[in-house]
Amino acid sequence: MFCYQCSEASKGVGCTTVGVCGKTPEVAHLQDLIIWLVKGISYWSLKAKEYGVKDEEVNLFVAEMLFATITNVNFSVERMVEFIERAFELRDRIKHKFLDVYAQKEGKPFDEKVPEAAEWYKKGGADLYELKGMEVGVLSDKDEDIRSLKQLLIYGLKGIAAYTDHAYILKHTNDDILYFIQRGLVETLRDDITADELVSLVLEAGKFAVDAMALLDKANTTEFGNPEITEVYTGTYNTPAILVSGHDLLDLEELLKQTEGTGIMVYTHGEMLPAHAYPKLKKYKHLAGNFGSAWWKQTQEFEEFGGAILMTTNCLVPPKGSYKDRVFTTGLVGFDKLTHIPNRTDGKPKDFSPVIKKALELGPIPERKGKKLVIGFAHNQVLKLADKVIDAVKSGAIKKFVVMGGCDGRHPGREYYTEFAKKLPKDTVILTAGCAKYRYNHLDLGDIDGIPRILDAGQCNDSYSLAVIALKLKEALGLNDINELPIAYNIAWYEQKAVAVLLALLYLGIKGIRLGPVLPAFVSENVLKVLVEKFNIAPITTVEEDLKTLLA
Ligand code: FS2
Ligand code: SF4
Repeated sequence: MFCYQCSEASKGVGCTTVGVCGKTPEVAHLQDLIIWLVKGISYWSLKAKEYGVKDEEVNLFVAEMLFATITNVNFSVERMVEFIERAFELRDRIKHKFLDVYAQKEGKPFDEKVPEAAEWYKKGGADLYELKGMEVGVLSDKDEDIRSLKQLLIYGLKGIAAYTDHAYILKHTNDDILYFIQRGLVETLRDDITADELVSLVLEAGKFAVDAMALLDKANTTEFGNPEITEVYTGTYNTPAILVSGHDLLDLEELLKQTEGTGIMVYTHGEMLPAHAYPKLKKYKHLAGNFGSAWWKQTQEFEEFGGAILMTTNCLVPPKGSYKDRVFTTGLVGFDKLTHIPNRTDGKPKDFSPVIKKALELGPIPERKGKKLVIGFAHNQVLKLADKVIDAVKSGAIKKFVVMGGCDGRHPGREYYTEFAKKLPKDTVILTAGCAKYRYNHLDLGDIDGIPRILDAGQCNDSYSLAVIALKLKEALGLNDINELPIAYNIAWYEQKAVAVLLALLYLGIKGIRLGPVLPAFVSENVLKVLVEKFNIAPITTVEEDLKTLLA
């Protein structure tokens, strides 16, 4: 296997024997095959589009497969094999739709040379698929820089696909995004593609990352209302309980409906924390609080929790035997031998009764004292406070905002973010989104004239909110360039959604981003040079040095 898509790539180069995340070589190879097959599906789908033929299921499937191969989403061999076989079926379907319409309109059969990914077919099992996956993985591109740019593009597309899929689940759609994903994928099949062509695709991916986050923001706020300032309790009560993790708000809502009146309290974990700020979710009295912190602490926190656990999206850490029987997966998440809650059919909600049954069987969890976290600072709420914020900037009470969004992770170097937050001067405000916040959201950093010094906009996709806030501030302060704002960017990344967020920031013209805890292993020296020249991106150094540069 060779995988270098996340910040934990072994030795800063790539995982070759088993993933640091726990991904087995078998799953890695099957995922490589899936990515290759969806390139082939995209080839036919784009051809069909030229002749006015669209297959929505095919389009969404491509996005789902990109999402399913993001770090810590799906570790299941069984599910990978299902995905591969579904890919064959859908590829065939869209191919024949195209061939028919082509023959009809052109009066002759289609006879162009077709890429292997659009044709290869062998019916077999995991072993056979693995062999092909080994051939078509990341290292099949020999030129280091071309490989680096192709993978940077694919990882950005994975993030875009994940956010778009969330929006589609809520029935908010945008075909342009799905077709851009396909175009990007097909371009990576080309052996003759140049570095310049790839750089422009990567930058274009930034635009679509903004569009995808905007679409999801629209979907979430239309369905669940605009997040509002909310206090969230971090303790637990002595009742049966379910802990919900991941990013899928509809799963949470359906679970809340199905647990009403059962005596079960529902808690959020990791990226589900922002759910408490949505009016349509916070109205449920048994949405009791937030337990634990970021994804990587789950082996300890899930064990401790004591109740049932539902993983709606990444980040799943391979569960320990001690609590495995009370973890449930749903959506694209998968792990062999865990109970999986199937998708919605016929417009009906998912059936969470196995999770509910488990929570009741397990009985009351221990009562624990907690504190209060204040969340809900997405764009609509912050813009309501705009006058106050702008006055504080003009008076000099707020000297600088520091965007510290992104991901958290196990890397010991991430202590940097806690130290950085602690050492920020008292006239600075942290703008955050994503699970990166768990490095500092328990710190009591106080407020500036009533404005909390940590403004938490929500999940990683709510980085979009931070961009909206920045653009509004720019307008209100009468500035010409987003880089003239008193905002510095110190971004922590882990997986491929953060790659999409980063590309979005670059597309918005933001310069001088500090990136940590390490630079991506998939960025080659030459590609890094381009990023430095164009955008002045730099790795984090020490807290002291970076405070000096970023606050200058
Ligand atoms: Fe954190 Fe993991 Fe949000 Fe990332 S929960 S690193 O997937 O998506 O952020
Ligand atoms: Fe390694 Fe990250 Fe790939 Fe997992 S996702 S195999 S940790 S590079």
